[in-house]
Amino acid sequence: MKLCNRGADGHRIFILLFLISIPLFFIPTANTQLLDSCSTAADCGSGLYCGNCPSLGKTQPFCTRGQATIPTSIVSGLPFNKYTWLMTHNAFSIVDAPLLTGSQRITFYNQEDSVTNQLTNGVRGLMLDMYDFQNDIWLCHSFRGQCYNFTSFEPAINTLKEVEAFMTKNPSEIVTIIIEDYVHSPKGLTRVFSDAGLDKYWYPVEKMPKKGQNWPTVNDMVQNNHRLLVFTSDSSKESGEGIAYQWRYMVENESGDPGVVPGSCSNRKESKPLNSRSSSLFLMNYFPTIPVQNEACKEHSSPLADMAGTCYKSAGNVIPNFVAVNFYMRSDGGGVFDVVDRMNGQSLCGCSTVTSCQAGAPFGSCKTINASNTTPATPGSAGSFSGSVQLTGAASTVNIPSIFVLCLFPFLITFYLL
Ligand SMILES: *C1O[C@H](CO)[C@@H](O)[C@H](O)[C@H]1NC(C)=O
Ligand SMILES: *[C@@H]1O[C@H](CO)[C@@H](O)[C@H](O)[C@H]1NC(C)=O
Ligand SMILES: *[C@@H]1O[C@H](CO)[C@@H](O)[C@H](O)[C@H]1NC(C)=O
Repeated sequence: MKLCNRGADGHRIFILLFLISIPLFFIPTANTQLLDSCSTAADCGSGLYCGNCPSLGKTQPFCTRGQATIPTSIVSGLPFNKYTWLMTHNAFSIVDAPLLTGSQRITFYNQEDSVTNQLTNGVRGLMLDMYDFQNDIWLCHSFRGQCYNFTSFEPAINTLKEVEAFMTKNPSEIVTIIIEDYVHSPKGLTRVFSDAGLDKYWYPVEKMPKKGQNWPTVNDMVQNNHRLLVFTSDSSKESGEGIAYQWRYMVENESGDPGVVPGSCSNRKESKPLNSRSSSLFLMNYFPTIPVQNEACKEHSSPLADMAGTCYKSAGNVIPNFVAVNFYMRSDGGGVFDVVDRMNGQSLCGCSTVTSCQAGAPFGSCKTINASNTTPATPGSAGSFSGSVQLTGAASTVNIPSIFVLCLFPFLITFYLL
């Protein structure tokens, strides 16, 4: 084994590991403290959950937003590409996900609650990495485009069935799935979506606007039951299986660390420039390359709001349609939910936030809301669900033997986001 023979690189890796692990050492009893003042989301009322933000010095738990406002519940009838949706990066990569292969998992985590719960809390976009694995299609992290036992999560069909159940139960909701696609088995994706019962909601690729035109209205999409948008990173799947090639329809800003540089919002290399007008959807990535749970609340405060403004300008004053984040419910108050509400407010009704929009009122006619500075706004009842965040309580992100991390770290970094 030459894995650990890393010479000078080793130092850098060690420092990086050390920095990453600081929050892990600081917060071992955070959950007990959290329970002291607001033990459950129920203490905080509808749409909220109880959390703290140590990385901003807020160690005492307080109520933060935990659910999105569903913009179509306030302003309906506009083209799909006018709306902004919350998207979870690596939605399947869930802390404490069961080890289905029996192997220890050695990888990073990006979310904390189940996909069902994410959807219930108003997430409407899921980023899923799919691989051929064990004669099936699995959700997995990448090592040279291959899935291993120690980077695997679960068969894709499990998650897709959760999506199917949600969409069936919520017949006016629209869900977008973006696949990082390493599947080579013939018609593999077609089969897994069909086996999950998602065919009936499929938005046909031939009906997708290809020259930057508006999408149909959300009402049309619901009426036609074209409520599931699926995009793949593999261009051959569009003609081969009728699965839309993502960058034909969507511009996308850089993901990972390059995507969180303040004041900069560039397109990722596969994407056309952000200000391209030939794609009508715009995906804004906002997550660091290495996900750290206890840092996410900080990322989801003012830096995210600032970046939303930067990306808006980079894209030629177009508001992103999807905001993709890690650990979506972590914030210092309003978090990604407030940012998305503000984006929807501006694009749907010309108001500072979507909860100020009034159905049927002219653009710019805003309802006065008694917002008390930064305290979380309870989503309007029409748009809120009864679900809650089921945090697993684990305060670790890389909960694996550190010797493995040390040896495999460079590989993890290199291949994690490929
Ligand atoms: C996108 O972001 C990158 C860095 O993240 C930046 O260098 C580039 O200029 C940005 N592109 C646009 C079009 O804003
Ligand atoms: C991976 O896990 C499966 C069980 O799901 C097992 O049969 C197989 O031997 C494992 N492969 C390796 C390389 O450990
Ligand atoms: C807003 O606050 C004012 C005075 O504080 C109160 O009279 C009014 O009812 C409030 N409106 C709402 C919608 O809560």
